[in-house]
Amino acid sequence: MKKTVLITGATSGIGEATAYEFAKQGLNIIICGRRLERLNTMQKALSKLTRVHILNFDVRDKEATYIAINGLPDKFKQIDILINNAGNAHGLDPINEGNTDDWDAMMDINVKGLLYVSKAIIPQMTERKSGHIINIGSSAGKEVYPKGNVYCASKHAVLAITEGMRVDLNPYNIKVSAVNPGLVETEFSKVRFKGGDQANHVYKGFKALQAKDIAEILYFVISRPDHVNIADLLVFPTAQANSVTVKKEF
Ligand code: NDP
Ligand code: 8X3
Repeated sequence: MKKTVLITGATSGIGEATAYEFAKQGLNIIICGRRLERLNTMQKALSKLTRVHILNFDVRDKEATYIAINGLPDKFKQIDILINNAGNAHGLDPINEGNTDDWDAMMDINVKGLLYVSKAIIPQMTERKSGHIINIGSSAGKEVYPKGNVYCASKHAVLAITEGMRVDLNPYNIKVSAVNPGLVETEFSKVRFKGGDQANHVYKGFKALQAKDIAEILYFVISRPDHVNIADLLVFPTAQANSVTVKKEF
């Protein structure tokens, strides 16, 4: 039987590329996000490849998250794989100048949103004693860089939650993985800099990772044999050595 995957943050970047990659590989797909128009457009395109369902909710809204996931139609009710991908950075400021709305957004989306979605899906996985949860962390979850403070904290939390999930869900045969990318050229910087010009410079002078690169890695992670779990994967573009060391040529 075809497996079903639920991908949060599927309307752009890594999540969107993953939806296309997984559809190409024949999985049934549930795509989630706030931008309904994008979800509708994607559903039209992906339906040519596989069965697709859309869920339009904000992961910050606990009730809306539960209602959306609990209300899935029968054909999509069994979720075999969860990709917790929705997230973003908001701002890049020293801690003494940080904006508390940005802090709230990052903790609410990247940490609490991931927990709400997981909370809605884990019970069916524990009941079946099978499933795979992949949390999209970041190199920022392994190392703190200047002005990254709260975004890095949110991604350190994602890593801690991933490890906690792996321990607690171990008796239930559930795989839990973290995939932690470095710089990926998506809408990430447009969101971080709120559409400001800085976003246009982040990926200049080197070849950043592309969303498709991460999508292909995610397919590798989900397609290992039952006894193999990729617990924690860190991936950089070749030009990047760590969060602050990037070889740029202009
Ligand atoms: P994008 O901005 O392209 O995608 C972010 C996705 O998250 C969108 O689909 C957006 O959908 C969704 N999202 C954001 N806020 C919410 C919300 N409140 N409720 C529901 N969905 C939401 O960025 P990326 O693809 O780069 O980011 C995906 C993940 O990868 C994030 O967790 C990010 O932290 C992580 N990451 C990114 C890296 C990079 O360099 N780009 C590197 C390492 C990790 P919508 O707006 O429609 O709701
Ligand atoms: C995104 C990568 O380096 O911009 O998580 O924080 S970085």
